[in-house]
Amino acid sequence: MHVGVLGAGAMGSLFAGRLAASGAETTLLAHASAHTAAIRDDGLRLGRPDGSRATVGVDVVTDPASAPDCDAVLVFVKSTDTADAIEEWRPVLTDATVATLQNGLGNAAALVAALPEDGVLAGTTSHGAVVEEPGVVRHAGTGNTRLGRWDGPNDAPVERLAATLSSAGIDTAVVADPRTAVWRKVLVNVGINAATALARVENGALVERESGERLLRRAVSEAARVARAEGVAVGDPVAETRRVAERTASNASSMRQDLERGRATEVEALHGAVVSRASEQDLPAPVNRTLADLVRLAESQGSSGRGQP
Ligand code: KPL
Repeated sequence: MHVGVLGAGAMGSLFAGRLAASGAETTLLAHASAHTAAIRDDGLRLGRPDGSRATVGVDVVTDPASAPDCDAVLVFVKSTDTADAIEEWRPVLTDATVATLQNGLGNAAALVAALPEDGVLAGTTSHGAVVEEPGVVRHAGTGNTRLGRWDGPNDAPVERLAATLSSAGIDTAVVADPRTAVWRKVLVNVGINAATALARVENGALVERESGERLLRRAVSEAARVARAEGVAVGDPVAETRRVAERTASNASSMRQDLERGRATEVEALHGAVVSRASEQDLPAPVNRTLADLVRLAESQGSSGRGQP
C-alpha cells in the first residue's frame, strides 16, 4: 500500500518517518521548506521516546503535479490550511482513501464536501511530536490512533490502512464512530490549548494550579454540553482532559507553540467551532468565546509583538 502523508509538521513528519522506516511505500507531500529540503538531502532524523535516534530516507514531493498515485493519504496539515490543501493536492486525493487525523471540528466535512464521500476517513492521534530543527523530529510520547470511515461502515481498505500504521509502530484502532473520537479529542484540546497558550505555561499547570484546573473544567464542561446536544456521547471529558494534561505535563501545547512562533493557531477549529455550534444549539459558550477572542487578539500581535523568531 502506497501511503501519502500530507503536511510536514511534527505529526506528519513523524508518521511519514515511522511508515518509511517500516518499509511501507511512503511519500511526504508538502510545501517546499527548509524542513522538506533537509529531509530530502539528509533523510529525516527521528528521535524516539527512549532517546535513541535514527535517520530515515523519506520520499518528499513538493509539487502536486509530480505526486505519485497513493492508495491512502493521511492529512496532517493544520486545520487552517485544510481547504487550500484540498485544492492544491486534489489530483492525489481524488482516487485515494483520505484520512484526516487533524485537530479540530470541520476537517472531515471539508474533505467530504470536496472529494468522493465514501473515500473519507476521520480520526485522532495522541502521539506527541516536535520539529526541533529542519529535518529533525522528536517523537516526544507514544499515544493511540483511531480512525474510521466518516460515512458508512468500515471495510477492507480501512483495515489495511490501520494494519499498515500498526506495523509501523503506530498502534491504530478502527472505530465505528469517528465523530465521537474527533469530538473527544476536541474537548481535550479545548481544555488545554488556549489556556496554556495564553498563560504561557506547560500542560501540567492546568492540573497543578487551582486557577488552571478551573479554566480546564469550565472550558471542557461548556464544550461537552454542545457535543451532547449534537448527540455525541463524550463520557467524562473533564477527567479525560485532566489525565492528558498529567500525561503531557511537560509539553508545550501546539497552540502555545504556534502563538510563540507567530504562526496561525487552530483556534477557529477548536474554541471558534465550539462557539458557533453552541449558537446553533442555542447554548451559551462564554468561556470558549472569551478564550477564542483572547487567542485571536494574541494572534493579531504576530511574532513581532512577542519577540519570537
Ligand atoms: O493535542 C495536544 C496539543 O497540544 O494540540 C495536547 C493533547 C493538548 C498535547 O499537548
